[in-house]
This record gives sequence, C-alpha cells and structure tokens, in this order.
Amino acid sequence: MIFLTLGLCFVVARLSFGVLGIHHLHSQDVLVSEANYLAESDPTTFSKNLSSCPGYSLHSLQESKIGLIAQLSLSGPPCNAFGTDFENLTIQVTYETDSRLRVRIADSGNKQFTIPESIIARPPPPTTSFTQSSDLVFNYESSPFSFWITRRSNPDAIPLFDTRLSSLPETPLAPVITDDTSTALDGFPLVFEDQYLQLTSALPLNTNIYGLGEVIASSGFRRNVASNGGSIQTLWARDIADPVDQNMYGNHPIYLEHRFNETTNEAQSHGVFLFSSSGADILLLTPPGASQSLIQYRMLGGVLDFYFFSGPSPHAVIEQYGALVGLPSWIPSWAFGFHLCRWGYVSLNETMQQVQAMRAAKIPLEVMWNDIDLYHAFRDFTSDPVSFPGDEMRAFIQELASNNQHYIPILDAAIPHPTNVTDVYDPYIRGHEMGTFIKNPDGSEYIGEVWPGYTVFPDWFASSTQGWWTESLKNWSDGGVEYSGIWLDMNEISSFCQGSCGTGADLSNTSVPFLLPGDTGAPVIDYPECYDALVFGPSGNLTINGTLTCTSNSTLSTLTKRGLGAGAEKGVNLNTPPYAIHNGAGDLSINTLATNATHAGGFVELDVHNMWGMMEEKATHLALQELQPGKRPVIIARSTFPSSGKWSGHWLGDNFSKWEYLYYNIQGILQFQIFQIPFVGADTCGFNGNTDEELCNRWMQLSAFVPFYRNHNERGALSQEPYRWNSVANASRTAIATRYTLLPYWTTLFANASLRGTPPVRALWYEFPTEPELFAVDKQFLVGGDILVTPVLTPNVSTVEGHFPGRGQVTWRDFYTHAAVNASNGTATLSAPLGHINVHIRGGSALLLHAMPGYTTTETRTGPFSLLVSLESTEHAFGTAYIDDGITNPPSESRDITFSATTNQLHISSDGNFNVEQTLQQITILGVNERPVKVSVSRENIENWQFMSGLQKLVISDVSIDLNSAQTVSW
Ligand code: MIG
Repeated sequence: MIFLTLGLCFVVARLSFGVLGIHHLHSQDVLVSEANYLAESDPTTFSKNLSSCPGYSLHSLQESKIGLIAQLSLSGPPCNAFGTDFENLTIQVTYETDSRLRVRIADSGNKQFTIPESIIARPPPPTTSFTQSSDLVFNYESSPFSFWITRRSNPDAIPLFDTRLSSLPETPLAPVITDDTSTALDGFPLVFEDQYLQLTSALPLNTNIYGLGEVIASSGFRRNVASNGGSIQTLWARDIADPVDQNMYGNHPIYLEHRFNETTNEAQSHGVFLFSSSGADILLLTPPGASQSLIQYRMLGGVLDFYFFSGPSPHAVIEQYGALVGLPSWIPSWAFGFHLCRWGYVSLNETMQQVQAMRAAKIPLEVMWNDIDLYHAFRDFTSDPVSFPGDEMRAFIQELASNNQHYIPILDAAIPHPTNVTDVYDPYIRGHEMGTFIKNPDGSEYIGEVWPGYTVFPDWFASSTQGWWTESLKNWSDGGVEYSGIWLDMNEISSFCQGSCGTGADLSNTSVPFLLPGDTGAPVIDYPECYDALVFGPSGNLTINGTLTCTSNSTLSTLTKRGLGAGAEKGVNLNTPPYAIHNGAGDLSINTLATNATHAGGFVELDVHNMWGMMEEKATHLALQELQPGKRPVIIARSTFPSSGKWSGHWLGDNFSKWEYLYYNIQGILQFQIFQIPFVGADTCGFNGNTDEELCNRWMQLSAFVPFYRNHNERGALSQEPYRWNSVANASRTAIATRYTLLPYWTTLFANASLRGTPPVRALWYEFPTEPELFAVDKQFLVGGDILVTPVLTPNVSTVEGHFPGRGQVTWRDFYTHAAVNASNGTATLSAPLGHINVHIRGGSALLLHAMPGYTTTETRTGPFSLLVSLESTEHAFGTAYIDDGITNPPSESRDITFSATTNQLHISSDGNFNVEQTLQQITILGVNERPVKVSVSRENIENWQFMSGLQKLVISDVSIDLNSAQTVSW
C-alpha cells in the first residue's frame, strides 16, 4: 500500500476524509526509470548563493531606428548559483509601437530555449521608428548593467520598472516571508545561467498589481504585494483541484499595474509581460521596513524577454497585450446559452432525460455535455457501444440540433496505449505510425497513466500531429458524436505516474490506481460551509421540516491550504533543476510528464511543459475550422498559456461547492480578462463535494452574468441541475431570461474583444480609475462598462452591500425596477432575497436588448429588440451594438449601430452590410424629467407612449423601427 500524493481533481476530498488516498498502486509504477534528469544538474557544484554573482556590464551598443542592440559581459568570476553563468549576453531593445516596448536579453550563443514563432506568432518588427514618440522610454546604466522604464509623458515619476541596485533595498535580507527560507534575498544582480535566471525590479510600496496566474489568490483579485511579505506566483502547469495561493492549471506571466497619484488625482495603468514558458517563481515582496516593494523573476531556463505596455488605461493595457499575443477567438451566440454537464451521466438515456427534465421545468438549456462516462473504456474519440451507442448518439444530437440545441463532449489529453497486440485502437495505431507521440530521451514512446490505463501523449511539435488530430476528431464525429464544440480536459498534462511509468510497465493493466469519487468506499460527503449533513441528512435542502438548515451567515474558511512555502517543505523531492520553484506538488514530474520527456525538434518537457495545453487548443481550433468550415470553433480548456484565448475559452477547473469558491469565481473571471481569454466561467453550484439549495440558487444567478455559463458536478455528489430544487429553478429561470435579454450586449462586448481586445468583464476600478476605494473590490464586477453586478456571496442573508462608483456623479438604476440607487458615501445596502441578484445600469448608457427571451438563444434572436436608455443628469447616453449572424467566423457581414441621446432626442445610426431583420419594438428612456408633449420617431408622431413621473421613465411601445438605417426619436 502506498500513500498517493498525486494532485488529482479530488485530492482535497481525500485530504478531508483522510482515508481515500490509500489504494493500490501497480508495483511497477513506482519506478521513474527514464527520469534521469539533465546530467549537468549536479547540485553539489552550485553555490546556491547569489551574493557573489557579479552582474554584467554593457558595451558595443548600436542604436538603430527601431531601438538598440548591445552586448553584456559577465563583470567578474561566475557565481554558478543554480546553474552555469553565461559570459556573454545580447540585449535588444525594440520600440515596437508607441505603446509597446520590448526588452530582450538572451545568451549570445542562442543556446537557451526560446518560444518558436510557429508556436506563438507575434507581430513583425516595426518598419517605422517609434523611438522618439513612444510613451515608454528605455534607460540604462552600463556597469553594473541595469535598466529602467519611464514614461516620456511623466519622466520624473517613479519608473514603471527599475532594476537598478540603488532603487532596491540593501541586501542581504532575511526571509521576507518568514517561514520560507527561499525568500531570503542575497542580492539583486542580473543572473543569467543555463538553469537559473533572475531579474528584480523595484515597485512603489504596496502598489496595485493584478494578474500573474493562474491562481486563486487569498488576497483577492488585487495581489498581495506587502502584507506578511507578499506572494509567490509559481509557473508550472499542474492538475490540482483549485488550491489557494498555489500554481495550478494555466500559466500567465503578465501583470497589470495601476498607479494613482492622490495629489494630482491622476491615474495610469501599464502592463509587463514576460514572454517565457519556463518554470518560474515570480515573487511580489516587501521586505520589512522597506520603502519600496519589488518583483523578482526566478526562471529555470529560457531567456528574459519582456514586453512593456504603456496603457495608460487598464483597457488599453489589456488591448495592447492582445495585439501582441493574439485577440480572442469569435464566440458564436449559442455559446452564451446555458450549458449543463456532470461527471456521472452514465448513459445516453440519462443524458436525454436531463434534456427533457430541463424542458419540462421550462429552464432554458442550450448545450448538453458529457464527461468521460461517454467513453468506451475511458478512451478518447469513442463512445461506449452499450451506454452511448454511436447511431443513437447521432440521432440524439441531431434531435438537439433540430431544437436549436448543441452538444459538447470531453476530450482527454492522454491517448490510450493498446493493452496487447490484439487490442485495435485506431487513434493510437495511426499516431504510432505517424510518429505523433512524445518520446523518451532514447526515442521510445513515453508512457504515462491516466483513466484508460497506460497512455501516450500527442506531441504538438511533430509535423504529423495536426493531421492525425483532425482525422481523429473527424472519425469521432463520423461515428455519431456530432459535437458542436470540444471540452479539453487534463491538458497540463495530467498523468498519474510520477514522471514516466517506466519501460516494462504491464500495459495490459487498465485499472485506475485509486477509487473514483462516488465509488463504494469513496462517498462524497462534503457540503457547503453552512450545511451540516450529520444533523440534516443528505438532501441539501434550505429548510427541513420548516427549519432553516443554515443558521449562521459567516463564510467559514474550512479548507486547508498549503502555505506559500510549499516548495520549502521538508521531505519533498525537489532535486532537479537546482533551483526549486514553489511547485505545489513538489518535484516537477509529479502528476505530469517527466521533465526530460522529449518532443520533436529536440525540445524537452522542462522547457515546453507550460505550453502543452495551449498547443492542444490551437490544434483543436484548427481542426474544427477544417471540420466545421466557416463556423466559429467552440473550445473550453483547462490548461492555458498566453495566446490560448485565440483558440479557446476556459473554465476555472475543479472548484468546491463552498461559499468561499462562489467568491473566488469573480477574481478568476477578472484574471482571465487580463489574460485575453475572456470566455470563462466556473463550475456553477460547485464541482467537488455536495452543493446545497441556497448555494446553488445564488450561484445559478451569479453565473448568468458571467461569459461561460455551465453547471457541472462531480461524480457521486448530490444532483445539482437547476430544476433540482424549486427555489433554484425559479432563480434560474429569472436569471437566464435576463441573460438572454442581454444577449446583444454580450455579443457586442465579445465582438469588441475579438476586434480590439477590450475586456468584456471588468473590475470596477477599470471604469473609475481615480477612485482608490475600488482598487481591491472583487465582490462585484461590471459586465462591459454599463452593467454592475452585486451578487450575494454568503449564506443566510437577504441584503447585500455594494459599491456604486462615480462619487455621486453617476446614476445607477436597478435593471428590473429602474429605480435609482441612493448611494451616499458610494455604497448602498440592497435588498437581496434568495432568488434575486442585484443588477444596476449605469447612467449614460443605451443598451440594445432582446424583447422576448426564448427557450434558446436562437429563438430569442428571432424576436424583436428593445432599447433601454438610462440618461445621466446631464441628459446624455450612448451605446453601441454589433450585430451579425452569430455563427459565421469573421470576416463576415456585420452591422454597427450606435445610440446616442442628447436633450430630448435619441439618434440611431447604422453602418455595415449585415441585414438586421428584427425591428426595434420598444424604447424605454430613464431620466426624463418632464412629461413630454409629443413623441415622434423620424418625424412621425407616435401615439403609444407612457410616462411615469416617479421613475422619470418614458416608454415608447409598439413601434417597429428598422435598425438598418438612421433614425431619430424625439420627445
Ligand atoms: O481528474 O473527467 O476538471 O471537470 O469532470 C478528474 C472527469 C478528471 C477533471 C475535470 C472535471 C471532470 C473530471 N476530470
């Protein structure tokens, strides 16, 4: 018996029961035979001490019209701290645009790994000069070499980035995070070794940093820079059920920083992106008593390739990042519908029953999903011949299609290895012939272990892999699983052996080395914080025999988390590479591929590990473009990397049915807007553990205002479909109807994301950057600039407090009642009974809506439009709508409509070649001071209007305004 320490999706369930981790492991799995790590990594030869690192000096500088190139030479004897120092480096500074500056420092011999252009295409070098016009300015000192970035428009301000020793605290410094010795700081010279790179920049004390992920930060969306030392963001893709303050599925070395000057009342944002796939620690620290904070990059390899974005608005920073790595893919309108999924819909019958039950409950269902239950023997690209027969799947999916509904199946990263020679599994056989799988250093196929037993893994660097993947996806669809989109799971990559399972593994053994949740011996017994199953039984109901099951409203923090110092824990094998990043799993090869697994072109897993998920997303996107010509591919994936948004959306992984995670949702959604993967959402009602009625009710409502809206549940847990409890059914119907009403707003926001990189979901401060009281707000969010969502995030309450930004200059009106909020001091306590989510619209907005939400988005789109105009006291309002067919992958026909209101008039202008068939049927104008004398549309008098003086509301009904031409509405 072996205690399994793998970080699987239910590892925390294991922690909370203490017994589930003990299961049989096949004896031959224990060896890690091929994982002989990089030979030169003999830890004894490295000093592991940075205090003697000499730094570099700059010489041979050559300026050009786009920037400069210079050489850096090691200034003294090498320190060989965690690797071997490079003597000679080349620095290249490129003013790529007026708002983007690149600083790239690489070994002059080009030995270190750099991300190939074919993997992530970047804009070509500039053809005109921005050296004199860029708002970003590169400054440097030759010896010791250091650089700092300032704004041309504000040269005397604290630099945006500053590596000068004189700007940083004096070293040596005792551990800044007291229980983590690795945060002792020996010195801040530039270190550039084969296995260790380090660069440090000063930051203003306790500055506002957002991004660096993927993470669930205990500090919230705004990262902890100062309190109790700071934070460590580790970059190493990892399959782990949503831990707090640890590395997890995706890796995004980009941050958005916001600076606000209270004296001048000026606010500016900028961004810093490290273009690297290296395993790394990024530390945000404030040494005790220091007058500045700092950011330190510690990388296991690669080169230092920084991009700086000048903003100065947060939107501009995010857009500038998108222009570099690629803008998000276009999302078809059906993907904004409601999705239903769970692990444990064990047959087609059960799956069909869900579709029927949703319809019977009159709760809109747009997309039905299946998890790995679908597979035959857990094998990719199959459906079980007994429980999900191919021809019946085809009939089912075609029936869905005839009802304007869609189907998405899971696709796991691992490809099953046949158990013996008579075991015919085509995707393996074809891939093996074509050489598409990842190899051991000796050229044999690398063997891992996942659900189907022993497996291999696609190597996206091999030239044959794309064709093989497309062909496998085609065969799957041809066999009956006529998916509309694809769900990519386990792509960190997850594998259950530590590193390679070893040559000579018993390939015929297909049993998973532990129990699945819900199996006999592994019941799911966890509930939300407020629910006591020992007292009230397993139902999860809000009341039992008239008694409330939750009697306190505190959100209890019951989850155990490993501290920031996980990497320093004793007994964890961190032998290689010499610098031990704070990988929550310990050794880099735990629960994933060995770091020496080999890819075509000679790339090693250590360098490219963090990109596997993104490369799979890209390959899947390209496959779907080929298989579904002209359509917008829909992909939802778990492990992401810069540029993933160009190919895929993301779900926030294996969260828990806990109130705490309802709150964590919001920071996750906001983070992924920065990462340019805006189509994101959490497992609604919670994945791990049982949910309960109250939590599921609030969550179904919150997620209705989140881009990707899916209810997904673990195997063996209490059912949590939205019809499961009456109160949840009601709450869901209301929230989904509101969501479908807002569909034109969502699709316009996402068009702006795909066209310009503008983030659809926003932190409050993005829109109000000079209001510091908002800088840490992450319990509310804005959809676009105009919709403020104030969800309930705790049990047993009927009110919620929210910020209403604008310092009294902005009128916020209730979306449903249209009443203005009275928010003196900028906050208000709102009524929030169960089943009600507070949504407010911003004064000065004009929202194009669907007037009649239907069962599906397609039916909703065939109905007429309405318009909701909320005048600001100065009597203006503005809004835009982007309309197209919602399915064709652009370039395609589209129409831009703008609504702009001035005193007593609304102008509609319309531009484009898409013909909008549905007309505008009703216009509601809020903030009209006096009862109008008459109302007209493009000079024709209108009879059917009403004025409600209390709400200052004018409603113009039964019109039929053509949105393909300019119009004027007067009152
Ligand atoms: O290790 O396919 O995150 O959504 O239900 C568990 C079963 C594997 C992890 C995914 C989760 C999915 C589950 N998968």
